[in-house]
Amino acid sequence: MREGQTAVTRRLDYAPPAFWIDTVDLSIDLDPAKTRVLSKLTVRRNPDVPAQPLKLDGDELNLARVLLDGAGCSFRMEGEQLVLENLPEGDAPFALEIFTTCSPEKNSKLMGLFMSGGDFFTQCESEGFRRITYFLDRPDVMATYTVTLRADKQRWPVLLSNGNLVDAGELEGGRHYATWHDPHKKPCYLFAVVAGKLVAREQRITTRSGNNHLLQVWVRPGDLDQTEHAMNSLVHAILWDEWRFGLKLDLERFMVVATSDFNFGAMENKGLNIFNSKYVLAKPATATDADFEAIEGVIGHEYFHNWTGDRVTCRDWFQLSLKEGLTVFRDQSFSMDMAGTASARAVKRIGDVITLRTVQFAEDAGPMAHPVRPDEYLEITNFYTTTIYEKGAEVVRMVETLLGREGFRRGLDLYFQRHDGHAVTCDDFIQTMADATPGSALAERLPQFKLWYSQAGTPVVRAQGHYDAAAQTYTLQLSQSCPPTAGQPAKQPMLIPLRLGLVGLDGRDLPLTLQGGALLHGDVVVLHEPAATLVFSGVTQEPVPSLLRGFSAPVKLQMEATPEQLMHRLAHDSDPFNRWEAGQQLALRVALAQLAAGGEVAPAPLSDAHLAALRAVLRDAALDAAFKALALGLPGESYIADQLPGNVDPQRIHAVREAMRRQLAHALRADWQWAWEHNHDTGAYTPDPVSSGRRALAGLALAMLCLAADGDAVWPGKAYQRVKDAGNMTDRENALQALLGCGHPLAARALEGFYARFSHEALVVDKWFALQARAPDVAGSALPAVLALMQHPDFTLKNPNRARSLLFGFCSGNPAGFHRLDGAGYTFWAGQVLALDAINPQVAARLARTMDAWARLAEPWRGAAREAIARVAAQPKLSNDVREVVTRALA
Ligand code: 0A1
Ligand code: ZN
Repeated sequence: MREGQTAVTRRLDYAPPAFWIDTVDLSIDLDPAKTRVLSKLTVRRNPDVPAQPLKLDGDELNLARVLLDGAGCSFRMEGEQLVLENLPEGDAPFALEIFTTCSPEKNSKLMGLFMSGGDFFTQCESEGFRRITYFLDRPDVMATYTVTLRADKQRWPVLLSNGNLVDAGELEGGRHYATWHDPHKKPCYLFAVVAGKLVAREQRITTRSGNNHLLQVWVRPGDLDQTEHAMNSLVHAILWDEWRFGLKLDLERFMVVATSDFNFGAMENKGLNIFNSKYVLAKPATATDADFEAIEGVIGHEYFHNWTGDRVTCRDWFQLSLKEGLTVFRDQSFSMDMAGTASARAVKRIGDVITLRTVQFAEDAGPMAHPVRPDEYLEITNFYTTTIYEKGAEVVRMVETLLGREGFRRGLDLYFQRHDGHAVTCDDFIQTMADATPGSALAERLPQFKLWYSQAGTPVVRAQGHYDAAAQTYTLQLSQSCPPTAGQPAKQPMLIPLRLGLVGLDGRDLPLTLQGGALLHGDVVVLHEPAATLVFSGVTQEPVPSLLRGFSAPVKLQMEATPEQLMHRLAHDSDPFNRWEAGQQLALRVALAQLAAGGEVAPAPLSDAHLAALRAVLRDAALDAAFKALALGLPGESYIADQLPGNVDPQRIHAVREAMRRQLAHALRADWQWAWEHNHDTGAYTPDPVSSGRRALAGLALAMLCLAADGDAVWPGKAYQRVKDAGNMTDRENALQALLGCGHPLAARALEGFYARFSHEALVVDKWFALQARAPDVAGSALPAVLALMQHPDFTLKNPNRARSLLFGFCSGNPAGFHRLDGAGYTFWAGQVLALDAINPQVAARLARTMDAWARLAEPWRGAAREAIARVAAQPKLSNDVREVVTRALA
């Protein structure tokens, strides 16, 4: 057991391994209660490191035997490590045979070898391989693997591992075997095994370079009809990576497998990607547009890891963003290219930025703030964060902005030339990008750019503009700062690419002429000083500045703007991202003013001009429905809370936002009706951006019309009918949400019917739990409803998707229900964190993080939250995962 160990791992303590392992030959006899693993290793000393004992990592293993070059040998245990001292001297390789057993059916942590629905799966990233056999479980030890699997043939007819199938056959006693060989050297975290009653959708493809590959998507027999979209996404990803980056599939066979028990989204094991079924299975009747989109993104993400992660991997886990930031950047670029039109691309970008700003910015301002390349951890799985992933992707995007598309491609080409087959660092990556582009804005200021990897916290850029009509100049004063974070009290100025434009009276961009300097790519200013003054000349009229277009850097922009200027940009900004952002700023200002005002919450805080501006967007024939749905959406409650200096009153924020929502529903009732009429029928379902955008807008319109019903049964009745007869899950779920959102009595019946229809579809039952977890807290009803749902026969803490749908749905998706005045929401949270910790510490630690922002709450919430966190922290038998989160929270 690793519980109770509290050793911090530090980046600067990295030392190369004392031994290399060149080949791994595994024989695995699969059995739920007792799986036997024989591991034959070829090991040699690392000549660059002084001689020392071989210390192999293990976790919850039973050790039976160790042989050195075929003979018994002495060994000892140091905690969970197997230590061998009397090893041959010199550099010559020696053979180790280690025989262990483990118990997959008892493995509720879902790390190492575990069972799901009676089938076997593995999860080895980051440190799961040590739960299968003793090993140097670190990513810089790369070996060639041969794996023989043995199992009962009837129960587990399909036996899969990485690479190529080289042998298979029958064994005595109804068992069978399969031997796989992976020709590519890999770290053990990319090892995988799957054994089960599975079937595959198969497709052969010939790529543009003429290579032929077999693609397989493996699922349970009844799920084959839900694999078409995943397969199409995989084909698109393969073709795209070759087209965009010249990166080819290097395997004859590429497999994707779905499991319904999985801690994360999916895993990029070499040639054998294992997925949470949520990111594979989709058919129109059960999956929403968001699900289809997420599947394309995650299939792409795991596939792209084949180069950025598997071929070039991380030297140590502090370098995690090397593979994750780059791969998220690649999957985001892929999804944008697949979306097609400029408007659909912008919609994708807006969605990504919403995630970044609501989740990552909050992380960067909270107790778990860490740099993109962290300096220390207690439990590495706590660092699979939005900072590593999404902020890491923004850092790569800034590199692309600085280098341009061609320069970026040149950089990546050199990266693979230099580092293919190696385990490297974030420094190696960024150095290569600079080396490939001498004279570029990155190469010129590389040390400063690297601060993005080492400094935590979200930089703030302040901007002030001044128009001089006589001189026809527009002066922009920029300054930057970055708030202190734990262990980093003072920050240095960063290199910030700011894409910008000046919007003229007629809504068109004015020409940009920067005095005494040039703009990168015509519209990017590279801010590197603490403060800078830019003067644009030849400006013939007072412009409305549009800064940080496309969200060109992960910063908070603070700039004074009048409502009229924001409305002008909402109506005209040529940059769709900033057009949307202008609307968000308008709404945010109203919310913040209401929060600052105190007293009763105003029932109608939006001005007529504001409403008219939103109406104009909604009615604009030139805009796509998807964009309209985003532009008419209000900023979320937690995002509003993040804008406050502290003393956050979650109930008041909810009340203010609700008032805005209700006003928007009533004031635009006729417009919502018009939007509904023009968008609610999208015909035969396809998940393309145009029809999914229309469904999103129709869904918003329906929710608004239900909200504005005021006792009239027409719209709730329509929503109820739609829950019953919608042709696809997106429309059905939106209708159910509309009914729940307006608190209509028909919602209960609709929920019942929904469950009766889909009770056999696990992923839909997850939605059913999540929808209820997020339902409005009418008179304190949310928590009792969640407690009742926990008694439902379909609820279990053991399945991560199910636990997430109800517990995360409530603790982070239902602020008004969760932040109760009596603190009962927090007591519930503490109980569930502890209950989950005994089953699955990774999922428990994620739930623990839903209280990250507790210190910014006002009383009485703050005190109650602290007490609940302290109660968790006081438990003696906590996992490292949860311990790290709660101790940081209380620090
Ligand atoms: N590398 C995977 C994420 C992942 C990480 C840890 C896991 O188990 C603890 C599973 C998956 C990815 O980025 O997709
Ligand atoms: Zn990844």
